[in-house]
Amino acid sequence: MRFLRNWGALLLPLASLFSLAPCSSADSTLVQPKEFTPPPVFKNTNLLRTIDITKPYVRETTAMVIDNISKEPQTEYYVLVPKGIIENISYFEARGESGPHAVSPTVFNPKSETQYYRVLFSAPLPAGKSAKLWITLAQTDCLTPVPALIGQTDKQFLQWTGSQYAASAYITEKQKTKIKFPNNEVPNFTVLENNDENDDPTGAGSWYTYGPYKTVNPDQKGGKAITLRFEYTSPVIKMIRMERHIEVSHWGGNIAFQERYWMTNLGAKLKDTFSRVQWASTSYYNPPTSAIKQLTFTLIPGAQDAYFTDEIGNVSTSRFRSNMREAHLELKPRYPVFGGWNYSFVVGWNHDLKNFLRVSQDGERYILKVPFLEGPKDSVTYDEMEITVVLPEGAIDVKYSPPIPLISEEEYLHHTFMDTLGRTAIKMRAVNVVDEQHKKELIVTYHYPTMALHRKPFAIFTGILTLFTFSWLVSKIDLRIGK
Ligand SMILES: *[C@@H]1O[C@H](CO)[C@@H](O)[C@H](O)[C@H]1NC(C)=O
Ligand SMILES: *[C@@H]1O[C@H](CO)[C@@H](O)[C@H](O)[C@H]1NC(C)=O
Ligand SMILES: *[C@@H]1O[C@H](CO)[C@@H](O)[C@H](O)[C@H]1NC(C)=O
Ligand SMILES: *[C@@H]1O[C@H](CO)[C@@H](O)[C@H](O)[C@H]1NC(C)=O
Ligand SMILES: CC(=O)N[C@H]1CO[C@H](CO)[C@@H](O)[C@@H]1O
Repeated sequence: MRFLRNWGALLLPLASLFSLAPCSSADSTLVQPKEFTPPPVFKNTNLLRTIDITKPYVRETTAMVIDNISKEPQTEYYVLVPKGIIENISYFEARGESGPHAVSPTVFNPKSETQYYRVLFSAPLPAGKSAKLWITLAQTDCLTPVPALIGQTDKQFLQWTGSQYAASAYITEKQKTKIKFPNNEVPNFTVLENNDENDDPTGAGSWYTYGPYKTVNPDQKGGKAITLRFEYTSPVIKMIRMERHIEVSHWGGNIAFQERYWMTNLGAKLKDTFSRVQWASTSYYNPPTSAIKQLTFTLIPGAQDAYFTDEIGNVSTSRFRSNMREAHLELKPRYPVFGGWNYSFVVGWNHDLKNFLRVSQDGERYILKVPFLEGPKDSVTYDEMEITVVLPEGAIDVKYSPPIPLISEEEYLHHTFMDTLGRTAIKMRAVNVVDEQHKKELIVTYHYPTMALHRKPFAIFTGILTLFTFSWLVSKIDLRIGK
């Protein structure tokens, strides 16, 4: 039993050794001093920032040509992130021409106005050479409904505020920012003065461009804020919390998925009380609405026995279609979820285990490959999520590689009915996750002795035998009164 208790300690180093994540964090976390400024060893000769606000969170991609202007080869590039934004960053990825670069987190110093991500090049950039660099990040909770209150059938508008210039720790010689809106309805946007005869921004429809701008220093002196207000015809779906439970049963040849959601809509709230009559009369035309009226889960083909329940019970307004090629679960909440309203529900389904599990070549280990996250295909963000994988009883030496950074992880024994030892389980917690992470895979490998497979039937058999023996003994005891 002492060995079992030490699993937790073993787990952490193993998990980092086994990390297969493409943009895995380097093991060394950099502690950032209060007055840290990256050495000016680079300049950005050309930079194109693209801000995509078509989803309920903001995706920013920056494509750059960077020059090493120092006398030595360089391996680290710092990406400046203003303080107010770093807490809302969901993911941060860096890529060069030859593939992804490792990104090392810097310890967040609450006293400093600027924070940095450290990008570690796979090969040093020699003095005098230039390279291409792409940075992609997603920022959540930065779109606000304006106006905050609307009528039931009114259009919804969201507002975003950011900076005219891309944040950078180095001098940027030339830059432009392109903005991608969800549609052509952009009633308000900041118009800037430009020295050239061109308007700033240029563009129309769903793409606007700010710039080009000449040399900008890291302090961004003279940079203006830009505010954009645009129509958003979909609800702003946020999962306040999500718990995903995956249970593997070798004995039953089954893998069961269950997801529990606490959902809210961060869109504009209703100005007046909700009118069901108006809702029923307009929903016939199926107009765009700021309310959540349906969620669609695209599951792995082969899913079966899907269910959808909420606090009241089975929700009959769901549809499940599953065949060899596809599996869709369409959910209609009991009521349309307008801005500020909540709805909690549970969905679940089963799969044949053989589609997710294989045995390693030496026959020693089992390899389980499942989606880390499934969730609705609609655009959503998750504040908090907890993913639990329950392995069969007797599984040992568990290793796994989460595809996204976690805030905590643990390995423990999960006890269920008829278990003798308890099942090995892993629990992973992540915060501030966006739907783009849906397709990423979680790989769990473990050793499962053949004997363990027989433990459950053996336990049942022993149980029945004990009961039988006991009743046989009882029947043999003479209980008659007054012999
Ligand atoms: C960051 O997220 C919080 C809520 O989690 C929100 O109140 C805040 O405005 C966001 N900050 C920015 C800069 O978007
Ligand atoms: C946005 O534009 C509309 C007209 O397109 C105008 O009526 C409104 O005052 C503007 N709002 C802001 C905050 O500038
Ligand atoms: C739950 O509702 C679905 C309809 O979506 C129905 O097919 C199913 O039989 C119901 N289950 C129970 C247990 O009532
Ligand atoms: C929705 O849930 C949040 C967080 O749990 C809570 O603060 C809020 O009061 C809830 N809103 C309603 C209308 O119940
Ligand atoms: C100091 C130094 O070598 N700077 C060079 C860095 O790279 C750029 C572009 O290749 C050169 O123009 C600089 O002279």
